[in-house]
Amino acid sequence: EIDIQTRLIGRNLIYYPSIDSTNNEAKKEAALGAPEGTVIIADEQTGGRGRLGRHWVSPRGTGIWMSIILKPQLEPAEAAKITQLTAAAVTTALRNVTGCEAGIKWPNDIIINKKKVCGILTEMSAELNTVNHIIVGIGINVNVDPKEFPDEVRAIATSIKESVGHEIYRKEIVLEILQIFEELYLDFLRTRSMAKSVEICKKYSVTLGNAVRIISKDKIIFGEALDLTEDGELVIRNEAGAVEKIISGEVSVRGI
Ligand code: BT5
Repeated sequence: EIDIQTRLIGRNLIYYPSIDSTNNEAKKEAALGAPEGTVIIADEQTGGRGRLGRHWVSPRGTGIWMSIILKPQLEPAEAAKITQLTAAAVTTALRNVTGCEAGIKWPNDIIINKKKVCGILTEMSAELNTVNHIIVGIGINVNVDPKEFPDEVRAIATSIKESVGHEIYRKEIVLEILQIFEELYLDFLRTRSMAKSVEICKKYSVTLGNAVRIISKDKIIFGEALDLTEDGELVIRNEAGAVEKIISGEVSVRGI
């Protein structure tokens, strides 16, 4: 039971004790005409997904596994903005509610003490150069015990509980995320500018100022992360000394 205070995001909220993936369910709901702002939330996922078909560990009772259905008038190429907006909302909410030092590893990881506490998976359906809907998947390890992670994930993952030393009520975090997400999203729709979200992304970035390795489909670029553009793309100086813009891709920050 969640006492929703927002007017768009989460007004229609569907809860499952267990489901394969909230993103899969959101996709089905969107196809059936679910209204913008619909949130699918599950206590456990049996087939949680990361990017590129990777598995997302989603144990029962201890995490926030949720997806938000959006229907913005956007060009498909702009969908990455929603990932940045989400990172800004989740990081702010985690800091507000728990006092943790969450940071954003561009483009879609939220980390604490160099380990991943949250991943964001933005998926869209589009036709004729317009977006039909965007599904934003958010996975947060709130009270997850590190023992619940398989070894290879435990090496790189953490939970809020592990970092602040005690359990946090998941509902409080969900409400704060929905609230801040709504503010940033409505501001974005009204102004068509990502300024507010990008300001937050810059403030909490753990990527900027660091040496980065960007692995895209066909190449690896080494460089230094310099800045975010006004749309939330990463600006780097590459090894040859040239400044270039990275729209998305796999980024590993050296030393993190
Ligand atoms: C992501 O992918 O970080 C996006 C994760 C999105 C999960 C949410 S949960 C609700 C919604 N429904 C879904 O089915 N998905 C979304 P990526 O950047 O590809 O990172 C995946 C990698 O993170 C894996 O290969 C593991 O190494 C690691 N990983 C898996 N589970 C993790 C966890 N619970 N915490 C931290 N790292 C994890």
